[in-house]
Amino acid sequence: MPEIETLPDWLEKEPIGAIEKIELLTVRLPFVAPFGTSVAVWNCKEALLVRMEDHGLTAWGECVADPDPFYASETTSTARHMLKDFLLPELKPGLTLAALLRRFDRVRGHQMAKAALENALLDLLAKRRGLPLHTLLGFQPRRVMSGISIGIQETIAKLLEKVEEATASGYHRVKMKIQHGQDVEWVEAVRKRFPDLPLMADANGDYSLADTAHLARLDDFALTMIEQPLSYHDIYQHSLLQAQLKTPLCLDESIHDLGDAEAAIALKSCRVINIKQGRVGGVLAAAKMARLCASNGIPAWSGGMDETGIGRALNIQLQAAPGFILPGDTSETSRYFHEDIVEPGVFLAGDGFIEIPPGPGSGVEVVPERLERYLLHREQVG
Ligand code: OSB
Ligand code: MG
Repeated sequence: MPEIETLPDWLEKEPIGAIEKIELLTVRLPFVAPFGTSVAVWNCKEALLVRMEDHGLTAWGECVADPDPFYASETTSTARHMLKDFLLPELKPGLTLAALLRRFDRVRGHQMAKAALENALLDLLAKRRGLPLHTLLGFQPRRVMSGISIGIQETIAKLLEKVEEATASGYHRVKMKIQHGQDVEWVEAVRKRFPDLPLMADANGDYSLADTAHLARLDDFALTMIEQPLSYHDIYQHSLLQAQLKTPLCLDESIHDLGDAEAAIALKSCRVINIKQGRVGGVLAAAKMARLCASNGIPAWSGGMDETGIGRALNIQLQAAPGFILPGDTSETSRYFHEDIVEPGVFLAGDGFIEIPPGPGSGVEVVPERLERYLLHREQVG
């Protein structure tokens, strides 16, 4: 495997230092519309947040886990447990961020909990220097290409309406969720109406190898990729399926770390990888994975977990890293929430790009009265 370029050296040199106060908060924000997938329908985003206060600065991290284990095994409760009992106790002022993350390796799995703490620390370190996070990490600023993920709809007509709205807003590609019984005909209908649209389908693991012939029918519709058709923990069977399909496969749920990405690339299980920083243990791991993908000719993109503005801002900063070549699942705030807890929100320019916010850290600020409105729980943990 080619060598992966290293991240900035301050990671190995500068101690994190003392942090005056650390809190865990839970918020619940209603969605503008239910988000349906083959594994669950979500009506709101419930998220665990990490808040740090230090010398007048406030930094935030968001855990991408849901309250339920339907997308991934981690939940907001397991993440709270891991943070309180195993991860936060490792945070010592003398440690560098790189050393802290190595200590996290002793805790098996729980990538989403690890990422939430790393996110908050990166936001704090960047704010201490007054730099946007992408600058702190040495990524060149750029405008981020946006895509949209459309949940399972009740009817094909409703789906076509949603796709129409997305193309009118300027999204660079449309992802539609599919599941048994709502797949080939639904994709066909969208493709007929939008012959040139960059279109992909995400199954969230709804199929098995017994469905190979059925999935091969999707080859007729020039999809840019099919995301996670098989089980959430499979890499091998995807290699067998990919060998039978013309359409590139993309892995999401199955990829938790660099080793998984290496295995998927070596086995030819996919030709594209969806990198969610929360799922792979944080922004630094995600940036490394994007480089690994680039050096193997695998286009990568940044996925989303319907995050609040805190997590979405992180995903935007991340997409300045080399290797994020395809449009991600980062959509406008108004697609998810009537009101988000941060400012500025995410907007598409007319040409479907998102500007990286210029402020320090993640580039967004939490609005206190909005936080109060959606707050379920708050506790000090450090
Ligand atoms: O599979 O990519 C997925 C949202 C929640 C859980 C899983 C997925 C998604 C999305 C939406 O597709 C991505 C987004 O708009 O943030
Ligand atoms: Mg997915």
